[in-house]
Amino acid sequence: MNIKEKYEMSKKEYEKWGLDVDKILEELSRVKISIHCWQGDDVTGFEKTQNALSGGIAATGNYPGKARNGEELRKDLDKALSLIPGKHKVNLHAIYAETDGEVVERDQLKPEHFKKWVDWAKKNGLGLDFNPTIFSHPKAADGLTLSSPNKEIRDFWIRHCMASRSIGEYFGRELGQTCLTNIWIPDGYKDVPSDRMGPRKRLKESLDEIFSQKIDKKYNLDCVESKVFGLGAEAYTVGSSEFYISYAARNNIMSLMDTGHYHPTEVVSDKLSAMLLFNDKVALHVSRPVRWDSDHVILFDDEIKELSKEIVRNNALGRVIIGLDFFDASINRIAAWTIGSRNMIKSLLSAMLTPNDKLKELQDTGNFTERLALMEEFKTYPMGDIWNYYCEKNNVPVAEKWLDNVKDYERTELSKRS
Ligand code: RNT
Ligand code: ZN
Repeated sequence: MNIKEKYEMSKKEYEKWGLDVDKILEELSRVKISIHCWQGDDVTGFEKTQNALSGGIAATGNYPGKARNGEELRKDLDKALSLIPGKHKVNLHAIYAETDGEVVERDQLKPEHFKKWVDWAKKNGLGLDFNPTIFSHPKAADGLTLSSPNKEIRDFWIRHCMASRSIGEYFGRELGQTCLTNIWIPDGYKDVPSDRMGPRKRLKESLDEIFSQKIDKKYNLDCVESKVFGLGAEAYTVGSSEFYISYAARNNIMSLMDTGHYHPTEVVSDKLSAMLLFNDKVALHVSRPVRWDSDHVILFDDEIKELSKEIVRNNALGRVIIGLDFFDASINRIAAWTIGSRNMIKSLLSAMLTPNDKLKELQDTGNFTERLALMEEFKTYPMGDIWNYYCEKNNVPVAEKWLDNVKDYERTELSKRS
């Protein structure tokens, strides 16, 4: 049997449950994932001063062949995108500006420094998202940025965030797809603070100033990303969950939840429904924490499946903005992008191939036996045949065949980089 025949056979299993599989694949192909550029170079960026990665995050490993400039990074992204079904967005950080060898301070960045990215995105029909880079910089060296007691430091980062929002607006206008600009800061303390309110108050004031700059929401939407702790900020994080959820709600901007930014037994899949009841839109960084916010490549594991179920069964594909955030420097970086992105899409498909209405009804009628029984049986339904057909239909390699492309690329391109 070929892929199509297997699809036709397996789709009947789902149709028995009233699921229209052809329609589901159409719907899936409209979902855009925001694929983070920083997996391609371990969050290094192109700044001439080459500041080491800081902010309590870390990319470990030294797999050869990482991208060293815009041309290489875009080439690598082209390769990865050719292995991921669907049309997506690419998520940039300010450190990926291209300044023609000139040193441009982050508070002086302009849309023109991202022209090459925009031209590339246009050519490939991609959207772009953006992030100010508020780490890996001398002005973030003491671990405090927008909440710093030093006004000069705060002002520098405020200007950087404003510049970033203008760049986001430029992306949105040029590409006809709204850009999401996400603010994440590393601010916190290694040890027990003697003042928790002060830094949070300063962060609030800095954000107020940043968002006083009016930007057209048609082109750029803003979000703020919370965190529980980072390396070197173990005792206290200024931008905590409560802080940002409250700030975002009050100021009509979006909250971003990173799946690695909570205590180990907390899961974002359980948070989403609550957020969706009170917010028009919610943003995600899908990542995989292993013992800490380690940003491992995401797997097709239980939590990602649960997360996708919560998006799909609440009809929230249009309201949850899905971004990826992992960076593993110990494996081939194109493979890392491909595995993680395919898993994200695969988990959405798995959620769509679930009789969610039936399962809800079983819960409401107190039939927990049948709810459990069906949820377990569905785990071994023939989703692989549907997924393979989806890949074939979208002109990307089926099953593990993408690995050959990555190996070829490693031979012809990555191995030539010193
Ligand atoms: C850090 C945050 C943040 C970064 C990226 C590079 O813990 O998750 O989103 O990973 O901006
Ligand atoms: Zn994140």
